[in-house]
Amino acid sequence: MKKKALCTGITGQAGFYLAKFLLSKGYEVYGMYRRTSLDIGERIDPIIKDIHLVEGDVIDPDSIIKVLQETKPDEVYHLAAQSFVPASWTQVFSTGQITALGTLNMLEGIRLVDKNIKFYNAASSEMFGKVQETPQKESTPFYPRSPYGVAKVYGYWITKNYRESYNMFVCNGILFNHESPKRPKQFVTRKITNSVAKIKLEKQEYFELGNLDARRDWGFAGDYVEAMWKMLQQDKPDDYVISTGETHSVREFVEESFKVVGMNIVWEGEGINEVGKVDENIVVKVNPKFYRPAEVDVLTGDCTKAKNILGWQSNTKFKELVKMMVESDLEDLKWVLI
Ligand code: NDP
Ligand code: GDR
Repeated sequence: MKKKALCTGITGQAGFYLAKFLLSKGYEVYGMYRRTSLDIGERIDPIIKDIHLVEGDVIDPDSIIKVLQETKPDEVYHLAAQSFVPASWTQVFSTGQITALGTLNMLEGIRLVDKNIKFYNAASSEMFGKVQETPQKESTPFYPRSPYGVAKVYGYWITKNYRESYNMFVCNGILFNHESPKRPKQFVTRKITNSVAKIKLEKQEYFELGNLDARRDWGFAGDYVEAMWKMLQQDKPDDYVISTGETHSVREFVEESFKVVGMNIVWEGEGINEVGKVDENIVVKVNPKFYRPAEVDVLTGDCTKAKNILGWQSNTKFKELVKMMVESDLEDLKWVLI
């Protein structure tokens, strides 16, 4: 009998890589999506014929119960969230409903339908926010800096509480930033690689960024989904940090992206007047509209526990990740006329 997995957030970045990974492990994969006016396809097109799509919304408990009853999964991977940090200030209530209470709805649905279903919760390094120690590990206290981070802290604790209250097999993956060619273009890495590819192909002159000095521990989403699966294959449920252990600034990400297309960027000026130039042409400007009300300045993860217990480690280095993303954007854009 094939094992069955239900993934919420199937249309997102991690949904694609996780579903692909689970298919390669022989799972029957159910992907939950919510009805929108857009086609579901784009990101999951390459695997859409191999998975079963089921309709449900994490803020609609009734729809979750129906999906769980119909699909009868062995494992649930809960990826659905309002995951874009800036939008958590402009859509503060719905971020709380989806990202915090959505996790509760999934847990409660599982408790009512079948307590034996194993559950993975997508927690986040944003919970560390204003970091209390470096590097951050499982025991590092949380200090979230956005309504999104606060909502993830709720999701983390309610998951732990269901484990302790009901003896359910539920895990939190505290994942640091993971990127890929499937990353939506609002997030800084893909915004950079897509813009650099456009500049190289002479389809764009410059792009605008916010805080160039923010630092993140960026890994490849394709590596990280394996850790999610490994957590649910252990004898005991637990929580794990998943990261590369390296930190790089947004500025370094820009520099490395331009290097991939054979361009050398130099910086001039300071603060909101800083610009990046290639051969005297301005290619990057700073726009304060992309600053955040409260920033997470620097994140670096320590995933020793995942290495020791799960036997997991990140395989893709920073430069390889940047190259993969820039080359993918170049390839996609070659066929676009304007
Ligand atoms: P994405 O933003 O790419 O995907 C989010 C998914 O959630 C989309 O499929 C979206 O559907 C779905 N969704 C949003 N609201 C609802 C809802 N009300 N009901 C059902 N589905 C909904 O995120 P990622 O794939 O990058 O991340 C996956 C998870 O991991 C998220 O929970 C995120 O917060 C978390 N995380 C991500 C990290 C990263 O670096 N990527 C790091 C740490 C944690 P739709 O297409 O309709 O919008
Ligand atoms: P993050 O990702 O907030 O870390 O959350 P994002 O790529 O949005 O920002 C990373 C850093 O880059 C700075 N930045 C900009 N960010 C965006 N989006 N656009 C810009 O123009 C820009 N300029 C500078 C930001 O200020 C920030 O410091 C991601 C999401 O996937 C979350 O869901 C997840 O939980 C965390 O990663 C871990």
